[in-house]
Amino acid sequence: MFRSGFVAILGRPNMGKSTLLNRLVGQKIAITSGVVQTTRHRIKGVVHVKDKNSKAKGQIIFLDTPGFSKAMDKLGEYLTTESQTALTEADCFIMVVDITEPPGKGDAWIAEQVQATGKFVLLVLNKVDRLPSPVTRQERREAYTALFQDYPALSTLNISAQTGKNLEKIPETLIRKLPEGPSYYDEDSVTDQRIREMTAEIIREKVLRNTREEIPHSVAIGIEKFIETPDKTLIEAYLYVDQKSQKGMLIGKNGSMIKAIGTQARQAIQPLVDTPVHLDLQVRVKENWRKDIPFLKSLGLAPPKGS
Ligand SMILES: Nc1nc2c(ncn2[C@@H]2O[C@H](COP(=O)(O)OP(=O)(O)OP(=O)(O)O)[C@@H](O)[C@H]2O)c(=O)[nH]1
Ligand SMILES: [Mg+2]
Repeated sequence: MFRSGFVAILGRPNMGKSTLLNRLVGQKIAITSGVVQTTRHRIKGVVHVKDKNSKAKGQIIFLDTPGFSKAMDKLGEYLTTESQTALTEADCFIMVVDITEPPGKGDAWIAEQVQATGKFVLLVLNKVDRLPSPVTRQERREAYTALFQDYPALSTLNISAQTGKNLEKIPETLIRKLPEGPSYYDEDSVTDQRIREMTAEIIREKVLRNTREEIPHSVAIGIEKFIETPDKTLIEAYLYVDQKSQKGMLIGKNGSMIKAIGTQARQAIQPLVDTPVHLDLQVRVKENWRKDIPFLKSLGLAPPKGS
């Protein structure tokens, strides 16, 4: 029997959801960083599950989601909606928590939401590589499973999305919980994201990783041009910031910051296309863009009209 279905990866911001998705599909499809609210879209990653004789036995479509957090503005509201949609769409869940911290209110709230669905939950305690003491490990495991008292459809696993520890157990556990179903994706596809979207996300990752404090949450990327000619790929992207002062920071002394972002982004985009990448980045000020619904829509960061 061929099984298939959707598994949403849920959790608070910064727990390692996107890192886990990348490891599971074996390819970097979601950007990651140490800053909260890194993920802004639901990103699908496909894992093709085979049996001992390498015969296809199923397909798991993982949905990475933005971390659930308190909605502070229109962007925050959209991120929460994205995660909530995943609750209804998915067949089962991975809830990611950080084993290096005790459970907080946010974890309790998410646990409540997933239990209300009655669907299977795989609770993964991530970042176990940073918690060497077995005693604390046991204590944390008990504290987190206590959020699921008497919930029958629960399994728990300690993992490290970073080192890969125990990750091979995840598809094994989940495939059994999925219904009989079709093969939604070809054997060679691992994501539904288009190159254009991935390009914007890669640029944003490089901004997040090269800047600090006020910049990270205040940047949006718009791909103005994406032209593939027989001998090159021309990409022009705008980096929108909230305030004039941020523009200077993002450009850096003599343009050093934007240059570094551009170089790193180009290197990461290159494997996605067939010809040499020419990347042109421009910083623009767009005041209060995080509250500007038409602008958010134009970047695919708000629900389309009528929904
Ligand atoms: N030590 C350690 N760090 C990890 C592990 N998994 C993820 N991280 C780090 O945790 C940070 C957050 O990872 P992400 O994958 O971006 O987290 P996220 O849950 O997708 O975050 P949002 O998209 O903001 O909700 C990054 O700095 C990762 O490198 C792990 O197993 N061990
Ligand atoms: Mg993420």
